[in-house]
Amino acid sequence: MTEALSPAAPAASRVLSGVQPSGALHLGNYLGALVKFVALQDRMQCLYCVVDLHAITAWQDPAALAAQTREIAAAYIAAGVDPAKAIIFPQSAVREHAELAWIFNCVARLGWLDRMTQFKEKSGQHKERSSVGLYTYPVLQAADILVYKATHVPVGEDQKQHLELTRDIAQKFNNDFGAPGFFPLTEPVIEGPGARIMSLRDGSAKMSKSDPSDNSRVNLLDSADTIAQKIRKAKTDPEPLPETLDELKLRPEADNLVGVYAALSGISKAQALSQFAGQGFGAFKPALADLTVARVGPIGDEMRRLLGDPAEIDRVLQAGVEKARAVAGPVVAETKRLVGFWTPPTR
Ligand code: AQP
Repeated sequence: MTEALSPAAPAASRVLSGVQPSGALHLGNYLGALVKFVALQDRMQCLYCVVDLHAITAWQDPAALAAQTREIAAAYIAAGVDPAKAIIFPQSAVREHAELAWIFNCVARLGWLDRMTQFKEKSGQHKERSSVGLYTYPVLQAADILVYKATHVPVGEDQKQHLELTRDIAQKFNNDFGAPGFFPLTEPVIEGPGARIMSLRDGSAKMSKSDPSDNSRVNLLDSADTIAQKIRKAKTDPEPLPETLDELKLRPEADNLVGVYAALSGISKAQALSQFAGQGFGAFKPALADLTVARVGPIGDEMRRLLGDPAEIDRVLQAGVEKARAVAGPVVAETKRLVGFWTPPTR
């Protein structure tokens, strides 16, 4: 329960994660992140932020950003995150994230950031025109996590390298400032067939908000008809589904669709294959479309209902800000003391 959440609470059980308000949420975000958010909220203290500071590393329309932030919060709740159990808040409203990120900018090494593959992918051919924020994004992510001394971070596989960097920063800070164990070495929670959902148009590209083709992804706000149509049109090959995972691995689009089926059903890919081996996509795709509509459709409906009452979403976010700051404030104060910053005399 959130009432038990305090800086003194056992760090062995704290979860932090977030999603950027940078576009429409899709099935990859749902299976890679949101499903795990819901599963963890009954077992651990959970903080789920809408990472708007990360979103502005690429241009966001100021007139749309606050609405997009509410939309992500609505997606969390519609997917099953319970604001009475987990803390939901916008990242920029808890200024301790940015404050700790600056200190971590001075701990992280340039060589570490130079190795980050996501920056290379997102900056593409135009590195010199990317924002500095996009480059230091993983340092802010480390601050998001460690400002709560979070020990577990549910994310998709694309975030694995950033979480390794978070551990490196925690370890270097603890060593540099003679504070063993001050920041925990956070564990990623990545496992499962939903950890890397690929584009419906290209089995070698990640399903992504920024893909220019809307047919590459199922959006949580898509209608049932649109979802079914996108699954029907998904790129496949002419062969029936194979018997073994080794054969499936050689067929990226088929592998991806079986992975989606498995993740939505809560079974392994091997179990999904045992249901469909030998059958063609003419049989498999309708089953996948029905399942996707059954799981995603109600989330979209609930999001639309929640977005009809923005004041209620704002109440959830405001309550979340207060609870999150109550944890982050003392952690940043102690961090500043360890660094040697001047602090006001206590009376
Ligand atoms: N395709 C995916 N499969 C599984 N998990 C995914 N995630 C994203 N794409 C997939 C996970 O969703 C969470 C939130 O992601 P994000 O919005 O913060 O950033 P992102 O990873 O950059 O997401 P997108 O959709 O791919 O956005 P763009 O197009 O802007 O890059 C994270 O846990 C992420 O792992």
